[in-house]
Amino acid sequence: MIDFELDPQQRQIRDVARRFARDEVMPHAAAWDREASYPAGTVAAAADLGLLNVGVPTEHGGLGLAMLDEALVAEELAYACMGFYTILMASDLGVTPVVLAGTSEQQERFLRPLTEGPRLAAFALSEPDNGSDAAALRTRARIEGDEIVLDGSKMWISNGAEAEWVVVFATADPSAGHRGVVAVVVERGTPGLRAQPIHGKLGQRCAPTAELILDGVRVPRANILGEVGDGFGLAMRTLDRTRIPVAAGSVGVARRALDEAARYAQERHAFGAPINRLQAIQFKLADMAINVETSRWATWRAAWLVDQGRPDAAASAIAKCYASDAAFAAANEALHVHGGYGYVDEYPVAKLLRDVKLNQIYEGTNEVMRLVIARSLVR
Ligand code: COS
Repeated sequence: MIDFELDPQQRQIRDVARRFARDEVMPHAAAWDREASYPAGTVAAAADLGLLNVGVPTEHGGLGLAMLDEALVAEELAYACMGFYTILMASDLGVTPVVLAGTSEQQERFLRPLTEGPRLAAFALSEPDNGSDAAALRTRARIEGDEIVLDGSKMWISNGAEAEWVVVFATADPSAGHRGVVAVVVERGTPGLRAQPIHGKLGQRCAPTAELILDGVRVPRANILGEVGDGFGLAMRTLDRTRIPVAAGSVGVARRALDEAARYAQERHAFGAPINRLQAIQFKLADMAINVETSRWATWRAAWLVDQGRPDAAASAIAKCYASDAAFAAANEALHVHGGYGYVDEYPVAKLLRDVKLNQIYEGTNEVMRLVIARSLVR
């Protein structure tokens, strides 16, 4: 049976997120963007409401939200500010490999503290010279007795400086390609770990991003997730899930773009009537509505597959690629509907465009998404 209705619990989750987004995020988003300031107080308020680290299982103190629930939260928060939602989303990106591959002792040790305050996790796969070809990472991992020693650097790490701990992917054997990769949890304050904040981002400016430098970082072997050699597959399985919140966030941005364009097209007059009387404008609104609707269904289907225990790399990639391209197009059209006013920060549409550009890039570029989809077709 196919059901297109949300159940009462899902509606409640969506409504909580919607209210929080409207009251606590939307009024401040423009200032956070202008000042590139990290909204610590609002992250704490989100944590109080249970909107942070939503993927932590109930047995370790979290809400253990289903992926569809997470998608509902994502759409609402991103409607208000994609950058703010990225802070929360990137923490769940760090949480996911621990949920997928951590022992129950590791889960209790790393996940429980995240539920006891406004604490963030992070995920470190990309490197300064290596992004899409994730198996070619260069950060080295050497096993020495009961410890693992890490050397290298990681790039574009969301929450990198703020996170309590970060899942670092490194190679124990570069000649083994993806079979040499290991995933290790590195806690903040570990000697040799340094975070270098990255400034000057085009959009999502309230979401902190850092380069992580690992210089002889020693962590116990007990911090390895799974076995040495499991890391690459774990990264892929993680991203198969976490690309869905990126897709859902994109739906939120597209919906906001449509609402802003529709509002302005009603207010603005030309040729003796509101511009929404012009077919040229109406067709733009119609295209945005198509984008919102189709992206949401692709996203919810990918989420539903995860919740059925059947995560599907191609379905997630279709959702992430399609929704982020559609949201970029919607934001672009919304800006155009605003004419010159769209090009300045008096209206929120320029920020939508700047913010959502990143959705086409992070958690795998949309070119990598097309690669993943194509491979599922020609396997
Ligand atoms: N789930 C589980 N395992 C997977 C997998 C998936 N979705 N995708 C690949 N694997 C496994 C394969 O089965 C293979 O294992 P075996 O050799 O044991 O069979 C191994 O991983 C290597 O797979 P493949 O040969 O397809 O890997 P490639 O090096 O060709 O890379 C891409 C595949 C390009 C898809 C991968 O590198 C990728 O996703 N890159 C983008 C990384 C990214 O998203 N970065 C953003 C960082 S987070 S902001």
